[in-house]
Amino acid sequence: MSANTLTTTADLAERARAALRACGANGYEGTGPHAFSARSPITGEDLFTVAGSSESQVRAAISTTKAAFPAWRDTPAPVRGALIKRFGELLTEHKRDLADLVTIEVGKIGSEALGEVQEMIDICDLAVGMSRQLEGRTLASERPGHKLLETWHPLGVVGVITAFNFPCAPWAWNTAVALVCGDAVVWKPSQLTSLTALACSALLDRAIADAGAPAGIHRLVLASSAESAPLVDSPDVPLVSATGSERLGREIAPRIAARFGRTILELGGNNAAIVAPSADLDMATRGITFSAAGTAGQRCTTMRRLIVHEDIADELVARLTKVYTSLDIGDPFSAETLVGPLINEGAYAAMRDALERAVADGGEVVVGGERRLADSAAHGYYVEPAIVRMPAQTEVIRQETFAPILYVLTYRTFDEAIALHNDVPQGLSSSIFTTDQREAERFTSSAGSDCGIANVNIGTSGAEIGGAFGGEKTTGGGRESGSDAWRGYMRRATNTINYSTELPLAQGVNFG
Ligand code: UN1
Repeated sequence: MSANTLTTTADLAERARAALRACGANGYEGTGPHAFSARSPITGEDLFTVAGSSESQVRAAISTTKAAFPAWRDTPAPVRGALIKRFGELLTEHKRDLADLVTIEVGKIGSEALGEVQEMIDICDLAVGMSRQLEGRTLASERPGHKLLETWHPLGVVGVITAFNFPCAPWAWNTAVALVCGDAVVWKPSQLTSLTALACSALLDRAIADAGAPAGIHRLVLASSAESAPLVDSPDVPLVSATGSERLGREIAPRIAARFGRTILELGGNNAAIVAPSADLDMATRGITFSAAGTAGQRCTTMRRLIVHEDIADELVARLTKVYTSLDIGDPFSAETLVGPLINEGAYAAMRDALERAVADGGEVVVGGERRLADSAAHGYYVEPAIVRMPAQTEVIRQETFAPILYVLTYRTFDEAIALHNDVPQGLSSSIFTTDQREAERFTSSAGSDCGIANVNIGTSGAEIGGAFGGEKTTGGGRESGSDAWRGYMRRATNTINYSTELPLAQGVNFG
C-alpha cells in the first residue's frame, strides 16, 4: 500500500471490530441518547456508533469502585502486583490489536502505535516491582523509647481522564500504579478514542478475573465531559488524574480544589530545544525532526520552539527543510509513512490560524503548512509539518497549537537563550543540543530549564516510563509514571509509637 492510497472506512471499521473482538470487548455498539460515532482520522469518516455512558452511569461506576475498594485495599500489595503482572501479559499478547486501534483512532504510524502499547507493558513491569517496594520511612524521634515513622495507605477511587493523542499509555501509567497502590479506578477517555479504551478495559477485566481480584476495581465510562461531572465533583473520588489541555485543567482544577480533592494534572506543553554552536547537527536534525514532526505534532511533548544560535541557524534550518521535504505523509498503515493525519478539522483550522498569525507577526514559513490528500479524503486532514522563522517570541508562539509547527528563534548569548526558553506559560519538556558540558550542566541546573523534563542531546518527546513524567507552570505540576510518582496515589500517615514506660511530651511540655 502506498502512503497515498488510503485504507477505506469500511476496512478500518472491520479492522477495528476484529481488534476489539480479539481483546474480548463486546456489546459496545449501540444507539440511544448517549451514543456517539467512533471515527478514524485516516478518512475522517464515521466507523460505527458506540453506546456512550450517561451521568447516572458515571455515578454508578463511582459507587461500584467505591464498594470494591475496601477488599482491594486489604489485599497485600504484592498480591495486587500479581494482577498487574497478568495484565502486562495480556497487553503483550494483544500488542498488535491495540496498536491497530491506536492507528485507526489517532492516526499514529505503526511503530509509534506499537511504542505506545509498549509504554503500557513497561509500566506494568515497573508497577509489579513497585508492589513489593511501597516503602515508608522511620525518622528519629526526640523522645526516648519512641519510634516515629511514615506509613502509606491506599486513597480510594481515582478518576483518570485521558486525551485523544495518547489514548492508552497515560491511562496505564495511572491505572497500573493506582491499582498496585490499592486504589480503584474510574476511567474517562476522550470520546475520540473510545475503541482503544474499550479494548484496554476488556483486557484489564480479564486480568482481574484471572487474578481473582474484586470485579469492581475498574470501570470505564464513555461519557461526554458534561456527563462526567460526578467524576470531578464527587467527594467519593479523592484523586483525579487528568491529561489534556490547559482549558480542561482550568475547568476542573478549581472544582476539585473546592471539595479539597487532589489532582495530578498533565496539561499543555510548549517544548523547546536550544541548539548551541557546538551541537552535533546531524544528531540535532534527527532529534528535532522526530520531536517536531513525529505524531503529526500531536504529543504534549512535541517540540514547538527551536532556539538556535545565530551562527548556525541558517545551516540548521536548511538541513531541517531538506528532511521535512522528504517526509512521507499519508496513511499511517503504510510502512513508509512517517506523518499521519491530524485528528480532525478543528486541529487543521487551529494550525492554519496559528500560521496566519505567525506570518502577521513577521514570521516566514520556510517549509510546509499545506494540506495533502484532500482529493482522496475530503474529511481527512493530512498536513505538511511546518517550520516558521520568527523575529521574536510573539503571542502565537507562547500558546500551544496542537499541530506540527516548529517556530525558529535565534539567540546570541546563552543567557538570552535560557530567558527565551523559559518565557512561556507552560513547563513540560525541554532539551539542549550541545557538546559544551558547561552549557549542558547549566541547562539542567536550577538556573536553566524550568520544565519538568530537561534533556541533553535528545529531543523533547519520547520519555521512558522509569522517570516521573509531568511539568511545571500551566502544565499543572503533576507527576505520573515512574520514580516515586506512586506516592501521589496514596495517603501518608505519620505514626509515633511509645514503647517506653514513660509518657514524655514533645517539645518538653509539662502537663500536670
Ligand atoms: C502525551 O503526549 O500526553 O514522552 C504523553 C512522550 C511519551 C508520552 C507523551 N512518552 O512523548
